[in-house]
Amino acid sequence: MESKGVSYKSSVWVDWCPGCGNFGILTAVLKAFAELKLDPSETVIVSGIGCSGKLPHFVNVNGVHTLHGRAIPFAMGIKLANPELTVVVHGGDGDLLGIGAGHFVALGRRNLDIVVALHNNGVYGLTKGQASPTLPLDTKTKALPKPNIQQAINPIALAIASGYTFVARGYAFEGEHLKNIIIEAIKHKGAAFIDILQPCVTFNDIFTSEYYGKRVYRLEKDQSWDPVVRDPGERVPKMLKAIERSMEWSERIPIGVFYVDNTISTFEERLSSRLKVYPEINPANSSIMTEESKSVIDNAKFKKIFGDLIVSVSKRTQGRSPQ
Ligand SMILES: Cc1ncc(C[n+]2csc(CCOP(=O)(O)OP(=O)(O)O)c2C)c(N)n1
Ligand code: SF4
Ligand SMILES: [Mg+2]
Repeated sequence: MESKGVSYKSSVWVDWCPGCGNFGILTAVLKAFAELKLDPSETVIVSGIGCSGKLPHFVNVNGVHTLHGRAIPFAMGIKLANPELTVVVHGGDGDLLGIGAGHFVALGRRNLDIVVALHNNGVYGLTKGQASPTLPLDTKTKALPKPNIQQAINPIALAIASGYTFVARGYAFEGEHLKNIIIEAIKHKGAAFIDILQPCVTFNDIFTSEYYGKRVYRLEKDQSWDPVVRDPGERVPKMLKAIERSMEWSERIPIGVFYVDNTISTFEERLSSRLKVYPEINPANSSIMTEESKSVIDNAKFKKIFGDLIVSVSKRTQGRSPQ
């Protein structure tokens, strides 16, 4: 997991429960970044709050551990401010499809060039196992006093309906396959979504590695499976096929690429056609100096407003993860 002397693994202690599927996801991310030889200073991982949200701490690239449900708007701001960056969001099913569901849909509509990786464990892991939006109706995992009273969201169908132009599913313990999907998602130009089946060994006693191990199969093994839209006329039939396949969730569960559409413009292209200067003059490469070479930021004023706050926040959060 090194590339040209770059070690992508940080030295931060990984404190997930032993056996958690998040370890498989982390390994696949590290391998994908190494294979792509990503420049750590040009790469950003953005997360929300949850066990999944800890991932940026473990990877030696820029990382932002944001608020529950708000990873996507942070990521969109980062990408728009500096379109040169590779931006990857990691979030839980509660994070991205519960509180953050509106942002999830908005990113699809915009088709901004960001990857969203969903750690799909069917529970709110960090807060001790409540039902998440991907837990099916009437399912009773161990921390629930009664079976789930709500229906589950189908993340693949939602992503396709929202406008994501790369939609895939991986499994945390099929590492090589997941690594390849992450690489394809990063290379794709536009909003990319990966639904990652992630066993939570502590709170989900139904969707375990034994459960998935018997059921997952690879879409690409079917030689007739072709998820790529090459002409706008193929869009609707391929969308329908992908959504139909995403409904398969019983004795067989498909993993692999469900849908890729290379015929739709990205948000960056749409913005650039309205604002011709955007590729050259965006916030990241605009000067923060006045014409007299003075900083546009009044440092004394900045410290007066934010100084105390910055110190007290960093003291308060020392040594613990935000909840
Ligand atoms: C606005 C807000 N609401 C609720 C919480 C409490 N909270 C922290 S993590 C979490 C859910 C975590 O579940 P999920 O997003 O599925 O991530 P996982 O831990 O399973 O990876 C909740 C409800 C919070 N931090 N902020
Ligand atoms: S609670 Fe579940 S998701 Fe969280 S670290 Fe433990 S096994 Fe993983
Ligand atoms: Mg979860």
